[in-house]
Amino acid sequence: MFEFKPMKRIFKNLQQQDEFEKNGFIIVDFYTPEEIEEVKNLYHNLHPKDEVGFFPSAYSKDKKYRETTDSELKRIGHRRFNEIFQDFQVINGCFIVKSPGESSYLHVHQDMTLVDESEYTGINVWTTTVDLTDENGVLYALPGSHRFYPTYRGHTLPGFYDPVQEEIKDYMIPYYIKAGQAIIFDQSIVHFSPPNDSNEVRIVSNVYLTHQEATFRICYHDKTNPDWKNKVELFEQDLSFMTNYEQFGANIYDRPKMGKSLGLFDYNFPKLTIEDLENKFKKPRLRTNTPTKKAQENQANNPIQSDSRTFFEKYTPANIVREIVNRIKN
Ligand SMILES: O=C(O)CCC(=O)C(=O)O
Repeated sequence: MFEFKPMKRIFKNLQQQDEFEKNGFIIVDFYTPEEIEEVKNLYHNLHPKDEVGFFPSAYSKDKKYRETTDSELKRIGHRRFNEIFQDFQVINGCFIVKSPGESSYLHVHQDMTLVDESEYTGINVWTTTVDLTDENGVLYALPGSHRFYPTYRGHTLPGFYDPVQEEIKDYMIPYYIKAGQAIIFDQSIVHFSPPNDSNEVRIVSNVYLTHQEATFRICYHDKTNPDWKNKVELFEQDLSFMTNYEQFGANIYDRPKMGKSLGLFDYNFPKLTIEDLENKFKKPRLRTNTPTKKAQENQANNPIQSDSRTFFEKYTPANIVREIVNRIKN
């Protein structure tokens, strides 16, 4: 199994780089009001009418829809990508849509492995076109969970959080970001989103990007094969993988039919217990999330509430200078 190395620099702003490395995500303003309209119009012009529940356009059977969404979201996001990132490559753009209804629930998960995480980080720029609320499918994340364990991830692999699928939600935080804001997150952060109980479709654009020189790989596990008890097969893929992988919308649990096998790799399949959770977070778990209005307001004013530093650790002269420079720049 691999070990984490210090993350390669990808954010131009050092404070954002530090925050991303610590928490596994940052929140930024991303689309202008005009760009939000452009993204919404794109969605309404393109989307196939039979989409229901939780629906990423990467899962659509309509290849033209996948390709147009990809190129248009890259075009619209181009300005901000270049302002925020350095030494990066943009890989794929898609819509992540929650239509109203229970079936739009998305369980606790990490996203599939797409790069060699001993060297690189897979990053999602997840940008909402509507203000997120408890009703319309706000995104919850567990700060710091991208560094709990080095992991191989994919549809055929169990997640380390599987034994505590419900309990782990007690430690997760909803991020009530506003239309045009993005959560830029490490694909290995643990996250989930409740169903959209509002009357409006929740349209989010997600653009996947990574370090300039990273190549693509995905993971497969055959749990029925006793020889694979501690093994995972890795497959190298090319950059068009996200738009060309027909198995997303169909036989996602089969061995990949596309790409080149790199062979079998050792994996110890880590498992998190309730005690681990309580020890890590130094507090017994609460009840499963029912965020109050007050918590919601606090979140809107201060989206990242995971900063455990004391006042004096946070407001050092160096940090104050850094903050002023950052505000002048942005
Ligand atoms: O859009 C959402 O609510 C969550 C998306 C997500 O977690 C994913 O696509 O992996």
